[in-house]
Amino acid sequence: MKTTTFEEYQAAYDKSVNDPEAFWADIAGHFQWRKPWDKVLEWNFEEPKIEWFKGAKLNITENALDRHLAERGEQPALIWEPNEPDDKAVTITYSQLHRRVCRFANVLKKHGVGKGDRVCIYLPMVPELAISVLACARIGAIHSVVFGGFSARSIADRINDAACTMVITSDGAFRGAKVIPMKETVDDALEKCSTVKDVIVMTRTRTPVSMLKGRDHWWEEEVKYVDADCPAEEMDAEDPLFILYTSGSTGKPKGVVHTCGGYMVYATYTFANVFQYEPGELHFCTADIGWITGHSYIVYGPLCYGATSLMFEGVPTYPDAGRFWEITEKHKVNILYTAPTAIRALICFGLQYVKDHDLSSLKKLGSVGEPINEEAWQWYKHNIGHDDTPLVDTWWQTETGGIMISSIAGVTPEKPTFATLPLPGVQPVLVDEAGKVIEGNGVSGNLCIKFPWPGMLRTTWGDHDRCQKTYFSAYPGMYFTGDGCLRDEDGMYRITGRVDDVINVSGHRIGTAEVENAINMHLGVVESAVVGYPHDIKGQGIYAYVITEKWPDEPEMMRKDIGATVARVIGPIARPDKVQFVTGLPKTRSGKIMRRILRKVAEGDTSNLGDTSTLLDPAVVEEIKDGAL
Ligand code: 6R9
Repeated sequence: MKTTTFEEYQAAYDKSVNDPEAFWADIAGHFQWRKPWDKVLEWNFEEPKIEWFKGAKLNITENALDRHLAERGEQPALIWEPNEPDDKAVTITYSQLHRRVCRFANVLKKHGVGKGDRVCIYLPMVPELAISVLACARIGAIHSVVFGGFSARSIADRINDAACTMVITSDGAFRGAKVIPMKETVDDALEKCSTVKDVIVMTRTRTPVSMLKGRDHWWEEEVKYVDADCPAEEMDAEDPLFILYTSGSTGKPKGVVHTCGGYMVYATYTFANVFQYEPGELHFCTADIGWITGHSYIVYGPLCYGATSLMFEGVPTYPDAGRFWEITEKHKVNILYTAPTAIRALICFGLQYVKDHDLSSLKKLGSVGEPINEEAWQWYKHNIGHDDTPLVDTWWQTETGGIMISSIAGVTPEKPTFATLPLPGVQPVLVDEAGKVIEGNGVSGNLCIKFPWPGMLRTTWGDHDRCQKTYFSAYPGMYFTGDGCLRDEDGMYRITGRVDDVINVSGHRIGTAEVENAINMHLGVVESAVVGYPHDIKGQGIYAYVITEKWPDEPEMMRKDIGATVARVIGPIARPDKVQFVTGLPKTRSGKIMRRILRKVAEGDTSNLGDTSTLLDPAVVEEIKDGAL
């Protein structure tokens, strides 16, 4: 599956464009299918309708687990590093993981969960999270993992959107020095959810929790009384595998749907190829499984490739800023895949946390989630990679299922701050505002993809029209990513950031409309407008302009209160960094907020605000400039 020289990459790329069906059929041949496909690809981007490996039957867990048993049953599949460095790490071999997944799959079955049913998973980074995901896949249930940092309300919205019948959670979570309630948050969420019949609770923190008879069950009890044998459900290649919610420019998160066959092929292929995984290597992806990066590069990609994947429960700064390096040394990590925000945070703590650790096991480094700035790139390459370790900057999205534009470790060229070249099978194009494709090099535009790839989203749950409108209508015949992009003189791609109303905070996508809706729920708030601004560590911070019924008596207190409301409504990750009270917002005569101006002020660049002549009341701009934080 790997292209190990630049020439091989070029040949694979050419083949993937000239004969995509033959190219992907070849890759798909490396997997275990119960029945082969009738047709590799059928598609149109108008509806859109995308079908890969049509007619094929499989179960992804047979690829992630069963087929490794004969050859590498005793090899570690997962290594789990707990929050406390002094607690014992846990190694789970392929055969142990297989058994635990089958057992838990039988628990799900016992409670009536079956093929096509939706299961919400709200767990900390513990092995049971990976086991839950795989157990759902085993029986054909569709998992919807919700990141542990989301609020009860956000969980409820996601459960209701997908009409989940079961929730899997824990009593609590350890995150650095904090103990975070999980079951309690789920209990709050469930007050608003009528579809959930059962809740499985695993024990992690021994936080006292309420357990409702008839609804709530302890994980540890449940797995005692079931069989360790659970035949995998036969799935169609295009049956949904999971839903993962992500923010867009409108108020409501979308449930991105991925399917069994194409996603498996794409996540695994990109894992093997981008990181050039070699047998025996240890892959450490620092993401949470609550995000797509964890789905594809902690669970599915590595396991389907028979790799060893390290799962870390804690945070990079606990007990101190050397934790990643301590883990790297202790487990002899070979591949480290992390986010620019983590690197920037660690830079601030200084090199003393790096220097005492032996990082010589590291062979490949990766970055994901947001544009990586030059300083972070150089620091990572130099101090962690000792200048000679390949560093791949991987651009992709929840919707793409796997890495799209990235260098291939040690195979294709690197360029600081550039994601570089498209992977085989990926056909990027830049388009201008008018929708015209921009040819040639040394150009910038909006990034679209003009041909399907197996890992792409198929729909948004329960609302196909929304999928069409969000991704396939701005530039008909193409998938629109929402990102701006530069293609330099050498044809290398550099992602410049979102061009829609999405803010990327520490690699997390947050829709401005969602934050505004939350702020507007706060007592005394009349209206608000939210924009992103450059933040040294988070990449982007959240800047909110808020109109209140009357000028706040205690602005500082009200700022904190608004933050508390946003944390309660969405989750702490969406809490604004800055709140500026204003008496008006710059609106056009048609009532549209001119965010361009608000962005400039938030960036601290008020020298050239551009054309303000279409504003209803140009005076508000002066007030906003004077009050800038
Ligand atoms: C995988 C993931 C997707 C958005 C994407 C873009 C930004 C991700 C990036 C990057 C520049 C990279 N993004 N990787 N920007 N360089 N290497 O993060 O998925 O959470 O859906 O976010 O993140 O803006 O559109 P997701």
